[in-house]
Amino acid sequence: MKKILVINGPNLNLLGLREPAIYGNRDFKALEAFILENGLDLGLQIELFQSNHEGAIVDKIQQAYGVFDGIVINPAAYTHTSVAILDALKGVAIPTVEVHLSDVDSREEFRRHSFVSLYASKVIKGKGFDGYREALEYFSGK
Ligand code: CA2
Repeated sequence: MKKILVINGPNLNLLGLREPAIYGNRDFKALEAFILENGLDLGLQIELFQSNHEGAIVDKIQQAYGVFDGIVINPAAYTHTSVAILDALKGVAIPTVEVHLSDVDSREEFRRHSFVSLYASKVIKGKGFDGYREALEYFSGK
């Protein structure tokens, strides 16, 4: 069974509290339940990790080396700023899919650039929770 690490970055734990027009009205607990349900359905073993701290995300990616077959990451605001997360992903060389709930290309200009996209095998934007399902399907081959 493939082991997939799903990483959610800063402020995604606030999901459902504000900005429903952009991120929907379901909360972070519902997102985590959605990911686990879909992982089970696709025959994947899932570990969830959320952090508001760049270094903690870097540490988690480093610890994934030799343990996980794939990473699904929504780096949130670090998408647009973090060379450290990009370097960690390159360092461990684990196949990675980048997910964004919103369509980052149709928002502010600064959201159009992603450091993580320079490494990710696939980038999914603007599909809400379903984007995480699509990312998991990439690893399940379904
Ligand atoms: O669309 C996405 O998934 C993002 O990665 C979400 C990030 C944003 O910085 C990226 O540009 C795009 C923000 C996540 C914070 O979400 C909140 C939700 C409700 C209330 C406050 C923050």
